[in-house]
Amino acid sequence: MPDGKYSVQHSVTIQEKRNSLKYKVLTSAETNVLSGKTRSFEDIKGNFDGLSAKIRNFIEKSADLCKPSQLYICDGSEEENTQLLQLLVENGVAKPIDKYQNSYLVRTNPADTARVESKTFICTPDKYTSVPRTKSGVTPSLGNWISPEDMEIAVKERFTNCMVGRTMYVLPFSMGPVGSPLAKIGIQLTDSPYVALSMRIMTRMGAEVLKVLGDDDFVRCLHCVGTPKSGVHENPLWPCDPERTIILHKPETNEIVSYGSGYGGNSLLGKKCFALRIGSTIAKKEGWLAEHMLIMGFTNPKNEKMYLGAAFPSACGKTNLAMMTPSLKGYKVECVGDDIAWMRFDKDGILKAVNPENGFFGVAPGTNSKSNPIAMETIKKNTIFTNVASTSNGGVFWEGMEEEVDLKETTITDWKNKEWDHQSNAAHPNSRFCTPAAQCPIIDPSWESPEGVPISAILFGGRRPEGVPLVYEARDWKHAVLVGASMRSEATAAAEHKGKMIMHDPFAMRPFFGYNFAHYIEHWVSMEKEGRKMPRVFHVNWFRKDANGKFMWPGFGENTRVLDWIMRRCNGEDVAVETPIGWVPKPGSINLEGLENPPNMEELTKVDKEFFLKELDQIEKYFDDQLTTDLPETMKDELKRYRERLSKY
Ligand code: GTP
Ligand code: SPV
Ligand code: MN
Repeated sequence: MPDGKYSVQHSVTIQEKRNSLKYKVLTSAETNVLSGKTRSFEDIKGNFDGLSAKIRNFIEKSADLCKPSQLYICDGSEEENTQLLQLLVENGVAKPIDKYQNSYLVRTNPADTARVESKTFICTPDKYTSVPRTKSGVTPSLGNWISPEDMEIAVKERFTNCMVGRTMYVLPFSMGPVGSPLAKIGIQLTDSPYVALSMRIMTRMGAEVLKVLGDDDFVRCLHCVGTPKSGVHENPLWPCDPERTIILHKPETNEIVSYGSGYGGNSLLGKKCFALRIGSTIAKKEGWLAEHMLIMGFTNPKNEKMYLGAAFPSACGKTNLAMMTPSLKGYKVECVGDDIAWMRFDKDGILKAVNPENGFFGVAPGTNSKSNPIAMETIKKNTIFTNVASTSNGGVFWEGMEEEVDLKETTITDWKNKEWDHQSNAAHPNSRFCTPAAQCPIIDPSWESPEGVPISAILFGGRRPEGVPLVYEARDWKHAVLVGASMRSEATAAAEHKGKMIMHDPFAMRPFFGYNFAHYIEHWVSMEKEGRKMPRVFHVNWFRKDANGKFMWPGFGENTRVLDWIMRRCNGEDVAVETPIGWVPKPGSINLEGLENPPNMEELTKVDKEFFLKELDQIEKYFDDQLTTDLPETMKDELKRYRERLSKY
């Protein structure tokens, strides 16, 4: 009985609770909390026979393996949403947040709070299709490969009978506006109602997707939260299996299999697994780009509007920039997406981008009415919070919300469901809000445009406390590819990395490449073609620190000043000087009007030869260690030219 201790103990409390409930709970959804009664697969909610043969086949094969006691075909309706939410509240998994309409807080098992990069694999017959050739003795850091044989074993070991006593939810979802020529469809099978609810926010999920899909193929996504080998759940409210967690991708057959975690990118399979890892392999085949980028519209006081894409690593400011409130008068920001961009050149050679997602899964800590008032507005209804703290008056709390909550009047229950000691983290550093994009007050009018929005500039960036200027522009496309490939950033809480070391994170995609990074570089280089209008490419760094460890640049809404400089540069204004690393702002060219404490711009725009020579050594060593003979010739040439420029500087 895989659900062991959890089900037996838990079903008692649920039974007691249910007796006192006024509303009728859907019986078919109750199986997850009823132990012992092994129901047959015939117990189905939804019209199984109405599904296409391909979908029925996928479900039958998966059900044969997982042996769920029940099947629940999600239609994405409001009613279904309410029923599943009730189920979670009833069994204690979700707690209503009364201050916000239709919003809930879920606390996970403390062992399941972030993506697990070390347990994420790409499966191809040939290893080097998935990962680059590394130097012997070097730990590979650009993805993990697994053979088809080992994948089969890993799946069998974990999935056999993994859903006995549980419900298998069937989630048909579209990445991209339903029916858009740029959209792609997936079917996710999961035993987590929390995942079903979150997927309904993050993707377009439900019956209409099935209509568009017809008899066509789809990306197959199988997910199970898992049961520890011992059968005993540490946290019965959040079953997971951290020891055996594994996230597998098979690009050849467009398959994703994820076991052991219910958190974020590990379990909402449309996001990183599909839109980035599988997405990038499809994009390579079809000649487009699947990127870890926000998409935003930026309008200046002359009413000139441009769209930008920006690739920053996890927890490095995409959501914040995408919905920024400009500090300068007359500027406007509109949000198309905050995490992922699918981009392709159209027949006129214009790069067009769509946001494949339907919601924001944003970092909570640091978000407040000063740093990101738009996000604070967006999350006021229909939001699922995960691992934040709650207040005694029915609200939420996290680090950065100290001025929004009366800490004397309310008591705070921390993310571990203990009274907060005012010392440890109230919210987990990777706690998140999951909220519908359509609720964002500054959502761009074209955010669901089927053909996408035209991208004029791409930004790369990361957390660089030292040496890297506030902004610089790449010299040309090939140099831009080198700038993206050379990205580095301080580690954050979004994944399992410990400490604040500076990690290489090329294109902010290190955890998300679906194929060999060397081939990815070649693919980027190949984007430049006769007749195409290549976007201008910049590198930004909001995170420089002074000797006292304080941020030198005010950031957030003040980043308008940098976007304004970028726009002027794109419009051909004389605002930049050439340096070996690219074009940096001319003295005085960044508008500092109205800033109370003007930052040290000389320092923020300085190009320090010694720093960049060291940086270049590290990048060359990284390429040498991680890509060896796979490193494309174009990059070798670019590196050579860069060293020449630096040594002459
Ligand atoms: P993922 O969802 O993990 O991909 O992260 P993201 O890139 O969307 O990062 P997000 O915008 O959520 O920001 C993460 C953290 O960085 C938050 O704690 C923010 O408060 C902080 N942050 C964002 N922008 C700035 C900025 O301009 N300056 C400073 N100092 N911090 C920032
Ligand atoms: C990221 O880590 O880049 C995220 C969060 O956007 S997750 O969905 O968990 O990957
Ligand atoms: Mn992200």
